[in-house]
Amino acid sequence: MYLIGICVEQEAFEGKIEYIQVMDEDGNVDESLFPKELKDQDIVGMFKYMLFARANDAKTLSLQRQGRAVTYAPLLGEEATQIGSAYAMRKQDIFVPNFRQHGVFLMRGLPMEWMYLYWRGYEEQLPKNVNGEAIIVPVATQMPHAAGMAYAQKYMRKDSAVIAYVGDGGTSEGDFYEALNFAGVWKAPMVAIIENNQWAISLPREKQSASKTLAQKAIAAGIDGVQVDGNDVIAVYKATKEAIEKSKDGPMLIECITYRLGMHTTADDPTKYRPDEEVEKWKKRDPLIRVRNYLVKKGLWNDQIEKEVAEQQAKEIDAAVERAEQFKEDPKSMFTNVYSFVPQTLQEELDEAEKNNYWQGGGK
Ligand SMILES: Cc1ncc(C[n+]2csc(CCOP(=O)(O)OP(=O)(O)O)c2C)c(N)n1
Ligand SMILES: [Mg+2]
Repeated sequence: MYLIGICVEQEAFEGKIEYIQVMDEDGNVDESLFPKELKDQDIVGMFKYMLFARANDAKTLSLQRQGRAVTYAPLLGEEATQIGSAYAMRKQDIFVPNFRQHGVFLMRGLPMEWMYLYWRGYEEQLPKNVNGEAIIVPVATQMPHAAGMAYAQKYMRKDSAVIAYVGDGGTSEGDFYEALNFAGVWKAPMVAIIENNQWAISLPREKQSASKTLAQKAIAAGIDGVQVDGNDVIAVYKATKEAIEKSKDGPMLIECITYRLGMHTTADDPTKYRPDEEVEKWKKRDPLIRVRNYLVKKGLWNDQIEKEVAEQQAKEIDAAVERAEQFKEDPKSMFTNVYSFVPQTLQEELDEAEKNNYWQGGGK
């Protein structure tokens, strides 16, 4: 008897990742890609939020340098990724940040003093209307939570998506893969946004992963992935809006290519590991420049408007800082706000603290 081996060459899989840019570095737009629903006032509105996010960032950095805020992770350079994606969210969508999405918080209407309180060490749950999670520092741990929350939306038949942010560094964590895998299998309405700012503290993107794009990590999880110019607020808006619309049929991964123009956090000095030429190159791609160019060309913006907007925003920021600095925190909230009810073990600790007057420096 003879066995004849037949070897047939077949392609088991082929994948492709698209790249979207709508507005180039000079502010010219590709009309065929421009979202029809966006009116002039939308672009002006987004630009104002980008300016607001930048002004707020500069203020918090300055407060930290004066000893009036704790360690802070600036967003400088990443405004388009944050404002574009937040502008696309609907009220009922839930957002899950890491530790750098201050622009998203602003756009979601978080009272500004809340942010300054956080940077003074007062960690509270967010007001319900913001519809999001508070800042999450352990890298990528927010992703499985987001996938679970997305599944819960589907289970409860709610028309809401969960938009979760993660850094380029975060995409190397097991949590990231597990979340995509779970969301893919259960077709959970999750939109995962990679804010790829090219650095994870001192580790550059090319050492982070041998993967040509981070968006293609979606393919292994059986979900769609797309790469977007993350310094193009219109492209980010468009990709996020489409992903949210499609999320009722399953998750999506969006990689936003942006750049961290500042330091990782106020505890970091990037000049120790990053060439100045690289930063200079990205400064020319500043996400604010191209929107301003676009609006100026359309006669919708000028220096006078910008001056008035900056003055108004500075006033709002200063007032919020003042409210935060005068806020009298209730130390009991560290017990009462951890769970939806106070469990017995925490209640015992709270009773002990009250009995011994720990708030006033009492106790042993
Ligand atoms: C699980 C875990 N490991 C390490 C750290 C320390 N850490 C904080 S931010 C960071 C880098 C994150 O880089 P990336 O995901 O690209 O986000 P980016 O800071 O660039 O926004 C690291 C390693 C942490 N917070 N959590
Ligand atoms: Mg990064």
